[in-house]
Amino acid sequence: MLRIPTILTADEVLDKAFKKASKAEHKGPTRLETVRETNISKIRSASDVIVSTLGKYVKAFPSIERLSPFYAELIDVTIGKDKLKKSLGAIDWCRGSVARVSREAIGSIAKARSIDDIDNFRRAAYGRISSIVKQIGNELEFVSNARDKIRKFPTVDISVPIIVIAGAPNVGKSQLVGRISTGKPRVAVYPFTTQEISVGVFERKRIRYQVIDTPGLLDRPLEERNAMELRAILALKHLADAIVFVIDPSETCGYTLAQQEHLLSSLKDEFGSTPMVVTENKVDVLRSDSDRPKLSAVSGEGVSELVDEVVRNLADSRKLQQCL
Ligand SMILES: Nc1nc2c(ncn2[C@@H]2O[C@H](COP(=O)(O)OP(=O)(O)OP(=O)(O)O)[C@@H](O)[C@H]2O)c(=O)[nH]1
Ligand SMILES: [Mg+2]
Repeated sequence: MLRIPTILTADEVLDKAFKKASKAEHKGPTRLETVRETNISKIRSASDVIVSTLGKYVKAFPSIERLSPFYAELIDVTIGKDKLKKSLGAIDWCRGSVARVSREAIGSIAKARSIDDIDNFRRAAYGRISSIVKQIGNELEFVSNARDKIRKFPTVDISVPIIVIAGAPNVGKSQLVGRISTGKPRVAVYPFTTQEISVGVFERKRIRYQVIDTPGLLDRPLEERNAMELRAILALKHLADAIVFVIDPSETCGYTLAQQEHLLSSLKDEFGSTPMVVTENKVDVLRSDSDRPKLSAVSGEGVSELVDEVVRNLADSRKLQQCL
């Protein structure tokens, strides 16, 4: 989604800078001038490496305000937007400080009268630069983790119709996504297998649809939801053109039908304006006498009919009209 370079640790940034600096050489008319020019050049190249490396990091992270609401909120839920801003601010501060220290040291070296003085100024500058960069060690680590998380964000094309699969944990959402789309989410017998949002696609009558698998939702109010559940909520809120709510009436998922129905009614309250198809999964285990569409994501029974129903629900959406 976003191209962010590998983030080095504080020690790696310093290694890179001082390695480059160690190669600096200059020949002056006298030994004093040779030492002076060489040391100025060392400090300048160390500082340039640090300033440009850190500058790349600050620039690579998108200004959260400019992202679409889905990604902006996803960053906030997954990483914490204030902490990210603060870390990037600290990295930017480090850049400025290193540039200032190196300017001052170069000024002093330019006026120094002896080789010893030059060496001392250079050593002092290296020491200050090291300590400034080390001060942002934690921030670099935080930003590096943020990068890893952002790289795992799903790439969603918002111009293509999006079907979000939601429901309680362990009801068979991922199994269904795997069956109807190119998505291959992990399926397992225990709840909370899916922790991130993932995307698969399928085609019907030459129209492409995206299917989004989401982490399971518990029957509880928004303010009690954890980051994993909030990612599911974000997909429902910002991405869904249609929602498929999966119910497991067999209750082998570990949640009662009453809990699942209650969750469904709260999602209906929250996302009532989005077309929603409620389906009952695991008919191979239990077939209720409700008139909801039924399927087995394992055997495949009823799956194609469900897809037809969802596609019918999307027929009027503006996005689909644009795809025709
Ligand atoms: N018998 C039967 N088992 C099913 C069916 N669909 C899914 N399962 C099983 O239910 C369990 C959970 O399936 P998942 O697809 O991982 O469920 P999920 O809703 O994605 O679960 P979370 O990601 O944890 O929320 C797995 O053991 C599946 O094999 C079905 O139609 N019939
Ligand atoms: Mg899952």
